[in-house]
Amino acid sequence: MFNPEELNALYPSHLKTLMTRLADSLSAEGFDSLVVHSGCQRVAFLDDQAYPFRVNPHFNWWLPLFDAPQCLLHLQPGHRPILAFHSAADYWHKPAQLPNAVWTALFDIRSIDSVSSARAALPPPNARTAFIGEPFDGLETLGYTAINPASLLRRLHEHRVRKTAYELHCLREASLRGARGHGAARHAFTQGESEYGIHQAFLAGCQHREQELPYQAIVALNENAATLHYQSLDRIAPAQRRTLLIDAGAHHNGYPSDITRTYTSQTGGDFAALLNGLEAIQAMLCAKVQPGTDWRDLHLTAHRLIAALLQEADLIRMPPDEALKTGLSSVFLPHGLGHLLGLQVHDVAGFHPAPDQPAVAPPAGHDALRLTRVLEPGFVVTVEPGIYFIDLLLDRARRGPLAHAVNWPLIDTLRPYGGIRIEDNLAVTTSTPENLTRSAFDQLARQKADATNP
Ligand SMILES: [Mn+2]
Repeated sequence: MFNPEELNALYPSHLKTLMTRLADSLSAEGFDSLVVHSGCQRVAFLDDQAYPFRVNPHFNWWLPLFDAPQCLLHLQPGHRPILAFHSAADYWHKPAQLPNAVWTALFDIRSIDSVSSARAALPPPNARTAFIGEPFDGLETLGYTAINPASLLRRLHEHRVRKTAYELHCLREASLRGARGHGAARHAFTQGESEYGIHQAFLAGCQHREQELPYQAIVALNENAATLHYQSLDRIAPAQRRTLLIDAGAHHNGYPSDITRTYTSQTGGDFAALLNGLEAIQAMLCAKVQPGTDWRDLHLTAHRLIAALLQEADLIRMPPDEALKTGLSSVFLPHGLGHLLGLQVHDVAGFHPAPDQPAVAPPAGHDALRLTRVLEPGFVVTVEPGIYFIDLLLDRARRGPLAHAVNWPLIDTLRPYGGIRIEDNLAVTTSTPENLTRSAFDQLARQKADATNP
């Protein structure tokens, strides 16, 4: 379970590290201070209903505060950070409240309720003050001239790639919370629940409301598993339950987990064999999450391994290298192997080897790949290979030059199962990677075993 003492020990050094990184980034770009806005509560057109609040990740990076709109953070190396905490006099809503936490002692906290009170609460800006945040009413009256400078953002994004001990702690907690949700969802699947019912079980398992999820959960039964970002939730359970693909995560202090599991009711058939095969491939790929691994190479390795599995299953009749070269493997795996994970689920800085170097493109024909860098200790990535039976892509292939290399009758027997994706989150270390997802599932299994055999 979450241990506040551990967090309290880790957070102060996180703040110190970020201040050092900020000092380097600001001086490289000719700035001496930074103001970060937490974000705005957006309202629907012609309405008074608010969209769920999404905090500015650059704000959340500095402090475990993700549900307080209109706050401002003033950061200047060598000075105590100032938090202008927004709490309006409002009897319609519960005003944001400062938590009773250790981190609050590390900030100079000033209360604000408007843009004009923010102006009075913060040091006056000069030409060397940068501002990061989305535009809001009255921003121009605060006098910032350098708003979201692109090269400063690139430097800070680069720093966000390397996780501090505090951030790894948050990611582990998010994995545990997500694993609890996945356990509940798996149980709901075995009970014959609908997609909607499984989704509700996931939410209850991780004790989140839907708007708190780091990303919209994908809960797909049967052929729906072939839609990569399937977003509807059928309320009625299908007569036959063949597959559950669930891609869903939780968060802790704003840090997410991004976990996919695929389950099937089939035993001993072709789909179950593919699922077992992909499990083994995913484990092999996870083991290669090491410093020095070029992510583009690992992505292409995944394609070769999956093509070999498809050939062995007699789904395709073509050697793996040729399946990769001709694009046949992409019919079954049209997304990237994985991405950086951080405050944003598809996190920043996946393409620039360094902030001042140009972006590196994905390999030709693999445009969906969101990470093209060489791994270093401190990176956190997802490893999420898949095999799908997507009507749109299969029908195109059937009309194309590779049709002869596909065993169509066998494909047709697998379409009702939709697809498979298995996704873990891994922290790159100097040696064996830390699999945050598997560790979380293992920890829950141990807790369950201890509870039944005390
Ligand atoms: Mn993912």
